[in-house]
Amino acid sequence: MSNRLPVDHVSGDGDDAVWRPSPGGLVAALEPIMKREDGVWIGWVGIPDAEFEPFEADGIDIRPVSLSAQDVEYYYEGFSNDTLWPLYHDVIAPPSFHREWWDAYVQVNRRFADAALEAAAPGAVVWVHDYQLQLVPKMLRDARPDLVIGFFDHIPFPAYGIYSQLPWRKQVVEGLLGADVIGFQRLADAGNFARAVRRLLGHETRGSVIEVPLGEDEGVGHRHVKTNRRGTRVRTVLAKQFPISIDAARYEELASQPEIQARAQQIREELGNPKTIMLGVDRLDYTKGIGHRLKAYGELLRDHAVDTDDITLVQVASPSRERVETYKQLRDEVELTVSRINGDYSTISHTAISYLHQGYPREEMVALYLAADVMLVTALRDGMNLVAKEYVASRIDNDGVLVLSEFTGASDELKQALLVNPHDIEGLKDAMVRAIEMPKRERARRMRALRKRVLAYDVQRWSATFFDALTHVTAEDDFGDHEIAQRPKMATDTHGQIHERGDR
Ligand code: GDG
Repeated sequence: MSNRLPVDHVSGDGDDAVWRPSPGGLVAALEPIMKREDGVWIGWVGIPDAEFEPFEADGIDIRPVSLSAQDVEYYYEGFSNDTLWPLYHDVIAPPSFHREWWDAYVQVNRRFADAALEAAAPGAVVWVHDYQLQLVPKMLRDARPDLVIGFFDHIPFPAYGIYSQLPWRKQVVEGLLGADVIGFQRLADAGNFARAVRRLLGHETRGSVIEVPLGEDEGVGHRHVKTNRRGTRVRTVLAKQFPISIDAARYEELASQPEIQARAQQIREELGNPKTIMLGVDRLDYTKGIGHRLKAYGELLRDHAVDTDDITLVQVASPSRERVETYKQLRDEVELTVSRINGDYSTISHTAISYLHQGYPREEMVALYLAADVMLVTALRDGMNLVAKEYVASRIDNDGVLVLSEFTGASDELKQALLVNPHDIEGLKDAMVRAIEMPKRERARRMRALRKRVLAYDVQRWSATFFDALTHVTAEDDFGDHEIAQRPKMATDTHGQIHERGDR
């Protein structure tokens, strides 16, 4: 279950509807499991006020959840993108708190949960994705203790001092604790979550294991129930890092296609064959540090630290959340800065920044990765940052330099990148110069090490590891020290319950 389905609507209604797979990595990660396990994908089609019947796409059973225009405004653009997103990214932009947005968030989470309850067989595994659906695990757990519930948080989980600003901080933590396994990108995120649980609910946590006390009549049919050291009956929840990755083999394969390599060459030529091409690829989002990157680059040009005619920065800023006010403002700021730098440093035949406010096919992205001598990932806060991993996987030539922000999840793994603090503009400028001037041998040495990591820890390994933690009794602490779950005696009982809920 994810907010957005892994398909985009192309045209038509009802049985005539035409769908196209959306290119996200999550589909690649989950497709094998979904097919093997006869899985169902629940999510929104991305169009307000549209009703679609369940359908099949590429062998995956799709169950659309519909959202009204007001749901989109309150639950999606409001609570998800203007409350949780800025709050969870360390309040880089101020979060807005509105009670009616929260109410919509609860209602829409309930709708998603109901869709899962209808689809899930007894004892089924339900894997819920991301910050838009944090209440779903508890909703499922309360209705159906037989379910095996996983949650993966794609974005950071903030430190308690920030998280505690959320007026509904307790409900969200309780919502998540409905899961058996809660996955985070980084160790630090899992630590922040455990701290929030201790502070808000007083539950005991030991390592990655959280003990949720059970009421007297609770616990029948739950998994991972035990009596803890104090003699309290608890349900244990595993909350730890499962850093996400990319379909690395697919990027390697694209990068080895002659047409894509030729396109990379053509991009260089069309940019006037500058000595150095630097590249940024981001959704146009304030978490991505695009402004910091532009500031550093502009100063390098101003101070002649790099030769203006020898360098071009290509910045792909794919359109994102354009109806949210903060994003409108960000676009204005970024575009003003870009045009100032171009006005000051471009010539008739050479452009300082090639700025592209567009989305591109994946093939073109790989051609850009191959064409770029230096990749700039300067996020101020980022759960993982897949772009950094995509760049590395695409560099089958073992060339190219990755400049990577310490505030990305990726920096925990990609240690051989040039790690930067994007707030430190001088440090960022130094790293850019170092990347531009790095000798070929050092570039190859670093890239080889980076590639080793990304190819070994790909998205298939990520989903298999998470799934394994969810479905197997693991050696992790005493997470496995549980009473055997009691499955519902008769499937019809469960179904009766489902229909009742669905009718509400
Ligand atoms: C969230 C978290 C976490 C971008 N422009 C185009 C395009 N993209 C693709 C990239 C990459 C993806 O979008 C962006 O992924 P990121 O990880 O960089 O960032 P978010 O969108 O913020 O994702 C993040 C992620 O979830 C996964 O857990 O890593 O921290 O914020 O794959 O290539 N793709 C195409 N055309 C574009 O113009 N085809």
